[in-house]
Amino acid sequence: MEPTDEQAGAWTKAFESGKFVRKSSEFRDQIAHDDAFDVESQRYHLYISHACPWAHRTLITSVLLGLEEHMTFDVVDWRMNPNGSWSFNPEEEGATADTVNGETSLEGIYSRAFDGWGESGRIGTVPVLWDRKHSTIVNNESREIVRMFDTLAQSGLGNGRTLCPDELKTDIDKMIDANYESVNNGVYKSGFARTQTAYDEAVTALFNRLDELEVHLEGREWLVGDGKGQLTEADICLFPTLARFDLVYVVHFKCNLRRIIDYPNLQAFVERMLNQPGIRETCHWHHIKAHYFWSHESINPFRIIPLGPLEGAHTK
Ligand SMILES: N[C@@H](CCC(=O)N[C@@H](CS)C(=O)NCC(=O)O)C(=O)O
Repeated sequence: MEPTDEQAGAWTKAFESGKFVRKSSEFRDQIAHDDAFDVESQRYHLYISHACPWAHRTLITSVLLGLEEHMTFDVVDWRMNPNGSWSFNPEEEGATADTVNGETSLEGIYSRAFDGWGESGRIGTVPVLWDRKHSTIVNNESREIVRMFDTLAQSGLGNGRTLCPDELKTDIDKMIDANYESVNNGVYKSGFARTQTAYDEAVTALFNRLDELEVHLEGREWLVGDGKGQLTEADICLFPTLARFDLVYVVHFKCNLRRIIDYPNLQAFVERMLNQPGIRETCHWHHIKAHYFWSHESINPFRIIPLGPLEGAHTK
């Protein structure tokens, strides 16, 4: 039976010929000097989910750039509501209350920033970058938040490190683009496909790209740069998807041609990322595993969370 739009959380997802189509993000402002959103310590707040790969990018970036002491963070519950919305549940280990606005759901945050949000039929996504001064959302697109954090780290707020050096910017953007539809979004396109053709196409494109990345990483440590390369935004954007792959996507989204552990270079890449100071602490494996299997009733109606795998997936 075709899942109803409600079961599929279709307020933020659209389907065309059985293909999952991700809607674009609504808030696209930037933090910048001399702008509505000036560079200021303790002004900005990040709402994230530890389950969400897009939000994970922003948390990793803030850690690597030393922005944690200049910003605050709240974490939603790993349980997604049936309509795809998120709640705060401070009772849950690793989750928090909404410490800035006192809301019980992320919808409350979006409603504060957008008149008529509730009537718009949309559901708010994580990550959300919130401005305490103007009580509004600055941006809710992970890739832009990651880039914006780099600018902040150059503006005296962070540790001065860059994850997007000027000379590598074009290559970084190319790499992020090349991985987005096939890999980052590709796992969702596989998992939420509503026709065999849509599924076949998504899985084929996903594994073609993983095969390419495996070859690309031969003799390299990082995706972009000369020699062994250097850690950049391109690595940060790929890692959250690979880190969830063997634990969740292989089974839940039927991405099972191969596992990451079957790709020596991709597996080594995941381990290299996990060994960067501060990164392992950003990986909340229980939130990740429980969220997917419990939340997507349309593809796992009894919410059974698999016991395995015994090997391969990173859970420590
Ligand atoms: N383009 C967004 C996508 C964010 C996104 O889809 N987040 C998911 C969690 S993994 C979400 O909040 N989904 C809510 C829903 O689909 O109902 C970004 O990269 O920031």
